[in-house]
Amino acid sequence: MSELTLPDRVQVGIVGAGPAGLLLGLLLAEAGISCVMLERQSRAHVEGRIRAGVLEPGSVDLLARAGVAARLARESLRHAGAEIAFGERRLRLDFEQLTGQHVTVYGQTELTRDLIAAHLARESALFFEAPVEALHDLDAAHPQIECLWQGEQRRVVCDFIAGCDGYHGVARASIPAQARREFSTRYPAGWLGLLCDTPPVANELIYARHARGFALCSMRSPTRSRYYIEVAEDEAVSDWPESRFWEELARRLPAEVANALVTGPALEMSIAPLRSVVSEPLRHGRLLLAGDAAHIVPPTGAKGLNLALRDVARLASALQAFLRADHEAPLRDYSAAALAEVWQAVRFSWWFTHLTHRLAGDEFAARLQEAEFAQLCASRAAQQALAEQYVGLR
Ligand code: RFL
Ligand code: PHB
Repeated sequence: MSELTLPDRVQVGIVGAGPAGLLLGLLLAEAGISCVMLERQSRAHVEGRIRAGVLEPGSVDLLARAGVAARLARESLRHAGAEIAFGERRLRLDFEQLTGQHVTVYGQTELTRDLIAAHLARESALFFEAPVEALHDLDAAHPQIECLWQGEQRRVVCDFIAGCDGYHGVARASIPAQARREFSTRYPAGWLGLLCDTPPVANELIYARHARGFALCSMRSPTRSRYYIEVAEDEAVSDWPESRFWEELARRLPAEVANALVTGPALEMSIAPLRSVVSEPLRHGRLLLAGDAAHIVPPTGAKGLNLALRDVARLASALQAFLRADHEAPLRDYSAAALAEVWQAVRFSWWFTHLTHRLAGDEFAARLQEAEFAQLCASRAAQQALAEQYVGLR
């Protein structure tokens, strides 16, 4: 591979090479738009992060259109339904019957690897260990990205900057306080996840509500499982030796499921906080935000990654319309159109979290959960509404 030279001038400078930045770079390159992707972390770090696992049909279609779905087509798992368990009571949601759609289980780690491989194959301007330190002149025709590359302070002049740098990035923080509003809520809980090479306990995902807290049985492949349990906000991974994790998981699952659990050494354990945050608008001058840089949802609805990909599809076509055809309307509408979808997912993730989590342990809330679950069990219309949102239909 030839040594990469950091460009001084591009049409679109992309901050961050998570799924959002990587896919945006690919779609823009495909449209003949010059870009650079600047990522703070190393390639190994980005490829090693264990995060989401469920893709909506629209996300899979988008990845196929971007030419990065060959391995996904071979290795992913097709899930026609999922289960919700309340103690020993179990409800299977048949997505195919309820919506005509299914979801796809394919780890974000694998997707990220595929996206990076596609960039390496086309020798894209993708720079790892190139932290962006500041953004300049966002209101001018040629905003600039200031970054560190091989120990040197560098600047890249752009027509547009895409902030795809996640929740802790610099892009959102570069928008002056008076030019943006942040809407957020916290949930007094976190998700402790454990990845291990044992067969999944069931063929489909099980979202389990229990008086001791939420649990989720998920997977990455027929031989790799991913389990989560709700833990208190202030708990750390070190509070949870593996044996304690397995014991607690088993207690929260229906007995038949718990008895079928195959435990094994953890490949990874981590805690993700639960929160909902939306920063509005998604555009400031020539800076455009996409993905976690602009919004965070709790993982319960499996929406975070799917929303990031949706933003990127919309942003790529808006930038293409402007830069290739001088057509400004899609770019002008980007923020409002993306936010309408974002708020649907924020609402669904918030609702699904409240249906299934213990949170503060409020008894009134627990009774409401029971009532809601009874309604779901009794009403096909209620199941359909849940299924439509889960598979990402609007
Ligand atoms: P990402 O994946 O956070 O990528 C942002 C990238 O920007 C880089 N970066 C910078 N680069 C250069 N200069 C700087 N100054 C930079 N600052 C940051 C970061 O290193 C990173 O590589 O955001 P993106 O691309 O928008 O993708 C969004 C998804 O990753 C995210 O929505 C989901 O993974 C959320 N999420 C989950 N979603 C689910 O649907 N199911 C899950 O189980 C699930 N688990 C998770 C998660 C997110 C987590 N975070 C953010 C810590 C678990 C965790 C722990
Ligand atoms: C996962 O497998 O990591 C996963 C699955 C479903 C969710 C969240 C996370 O809702």
